[in-house]
Amino acid sequence: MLTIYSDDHHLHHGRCELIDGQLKPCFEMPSRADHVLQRVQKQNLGPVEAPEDFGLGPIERIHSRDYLDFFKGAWARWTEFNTDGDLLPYTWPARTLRSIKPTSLHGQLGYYSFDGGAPITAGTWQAAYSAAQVALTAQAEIQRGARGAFALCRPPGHHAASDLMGGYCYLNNAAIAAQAFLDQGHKKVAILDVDYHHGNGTQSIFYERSDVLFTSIHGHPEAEFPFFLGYEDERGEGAGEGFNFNYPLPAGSGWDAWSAALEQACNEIESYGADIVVVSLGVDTFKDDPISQFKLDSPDYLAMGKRIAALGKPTLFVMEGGYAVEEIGINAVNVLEGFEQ
Ligand code: OKP
Ligand code: ZN
Repeated sequence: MLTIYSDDHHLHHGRCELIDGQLKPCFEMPSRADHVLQRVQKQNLGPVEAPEDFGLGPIERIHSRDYLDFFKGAWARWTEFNTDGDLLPYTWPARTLRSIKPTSLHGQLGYYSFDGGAPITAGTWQAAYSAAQVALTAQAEIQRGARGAFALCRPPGHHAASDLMGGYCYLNNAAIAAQAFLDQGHKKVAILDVDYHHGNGTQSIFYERSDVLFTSIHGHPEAEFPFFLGYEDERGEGAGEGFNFNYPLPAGSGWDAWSAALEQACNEIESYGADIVVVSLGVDTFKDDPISQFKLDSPDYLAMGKRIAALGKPTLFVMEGGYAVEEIGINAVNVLEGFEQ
């Protein structure tokens, strides 16, 4: 299987995040992708190539122009404040406030984000832009006829909505790739989001559409980030009604419960009749993940890949989360090897 990878992800290195009442070093760190790349090479998964540049066009199919302009220009505006910290939001247009579009940097930052988990650093735009190109280049490989391809994206994308960053995400790599498949002639794309966290951004982008089926297995939002989306009763709206399937699971869930949900998601993807499957591949479902509560073990990821392969569809894997840095490579590549077996 071909892997697409860009070194540009090193340009994004947030300093800290607020967790358990403390500022701690960001869990979403550059060594995550380095470990996955090393494992791809160690296992001889296949060639590793740099992304092509498809420009902003395919990104603008998913993200609004004003959001992209804000994100691209935010760091330069921040440097005028003469501080050396990351750019982080701290006020949001929550209930009782007005959803007006501010003109100030921090007003706009609150307007274009849903949490304080997506720091903007000097290189964040370039890293996120390149990650989207990584996804698009792997998408092109499938378009050329490959059965599988791996987009080793970082930063991740599935929490990013059309005009919102958050949850370590800025540009929704999986959504951008899914839209590219449609724009290149496919009619039905299924997204299978196996990251531990609900892919609220992806769900929201396609919620009113029937040309993308969104399925997600994740920690129950009653108890888990992103808290405000990811319930089972979210089935899609309008033309999208019946094309959204959430499988929230309780903390402590292991392979038995998880694989039963996967079975249901796969059945929905089959009956939908997808042309293409895009997997939002997070491996923070791992038992030793430092911020997650599922109990999957490394061999389970082989079985996961095998079940996804049994769908018999061309499949694009897009890297999302996974914070047990030592094992992230083993677990992510296990899915790909299981797929290829
Ligand atoms: C991203 B992905 C606040 C801590 C909240 C956010 C988790 C984002 C996960 N700083 N944690 O889905 O793996
Ligand atoms: Zn996650």
